[in-house]
Amino acid sequence: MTHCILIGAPVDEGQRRPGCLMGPAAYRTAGLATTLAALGHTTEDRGDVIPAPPGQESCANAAVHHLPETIAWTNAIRAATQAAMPDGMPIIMGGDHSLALGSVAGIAAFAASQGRPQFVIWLDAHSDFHTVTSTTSGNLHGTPMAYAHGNAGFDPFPEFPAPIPGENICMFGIRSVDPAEHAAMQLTDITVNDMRVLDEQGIVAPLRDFLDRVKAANGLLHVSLDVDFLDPSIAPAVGTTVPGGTTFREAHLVMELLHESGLVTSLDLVELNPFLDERGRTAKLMVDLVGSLMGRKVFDRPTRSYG
Ligand code: EXY
Ligand code: MN
Ligand code: MN
Ligand code: MN
Repeated sequence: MTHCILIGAPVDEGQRRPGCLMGPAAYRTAGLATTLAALGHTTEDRGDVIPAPPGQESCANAAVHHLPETIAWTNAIRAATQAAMPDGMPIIMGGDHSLALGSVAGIAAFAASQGRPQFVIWLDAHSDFHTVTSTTSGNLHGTPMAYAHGNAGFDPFPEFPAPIPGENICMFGIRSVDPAEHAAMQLTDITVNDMRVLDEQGIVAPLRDFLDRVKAANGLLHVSLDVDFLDPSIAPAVGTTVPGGTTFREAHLVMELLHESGLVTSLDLVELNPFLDERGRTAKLMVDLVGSLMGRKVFDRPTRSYG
């Protein structure tokens, strides 16, 4: 049983498609808390930690031009996430992926306070490895992994606490990387399981290899799940769809294996744009995937020990 702490982060600033600010409400409407309770977990909804942006105008301009608000919200999300870690498992309901500028900073600060290494699995079509200076779109949702890795080029954001080394970062589902991101990632030890790797090796081997490393290091594991990790045919409600994403079963298998590892300590649900959804279909799929992450299974099976 896990005490799940739901935190709303209606961040719309990191991209330009109005709608992500409705994400937390969509997860609540899709029954995230009920799904968790049905699996025997306790839930605590701490509300939305930041004010919803002032409406559509907030997305009209690139986020880089709204840094004062964005930094204030990043700090609020970081504080809320860090404060939740000793109490249970924070589940940050976004909001676009720029919320991870705060959530990953919060968990990294907590891990450092515990003297334990922080690991991250980034489930995304995108590497999100731009910096404030390298981004060409100006959309900060394309930057959180570079910030978490401790890259320079994020002034005037606060220094990232305890940068996460590349060997502690594993990306899954990658299929859209800009040249500047590619060049920067070549200099790191990040494990990038792009879709070609998943095509050739499947999900299990690459994922178990990473989970073995997390276990061996006695690490904390953060899962950052971007809606566009999934194929657009099953998850249309995201502003940055990329064809060739994971199938329904591939996504559930990732969640089931993560559950069986017993290593997951925090979760981001990002980029859901209910304005682009079809009768809540994508929101319900994301909640369904959280159910698999939190232990729903058809048959009990002996779980594999890790590390
Ligand atoms: N790499 C492109 C950019 O930086 O604008 C697209 C980023 C999309 C990021 C989404 C959250 O994953
Ligand atoms: Mn704005
Ligand atoms: Mn992303
Ligand atoms: Mn993405």
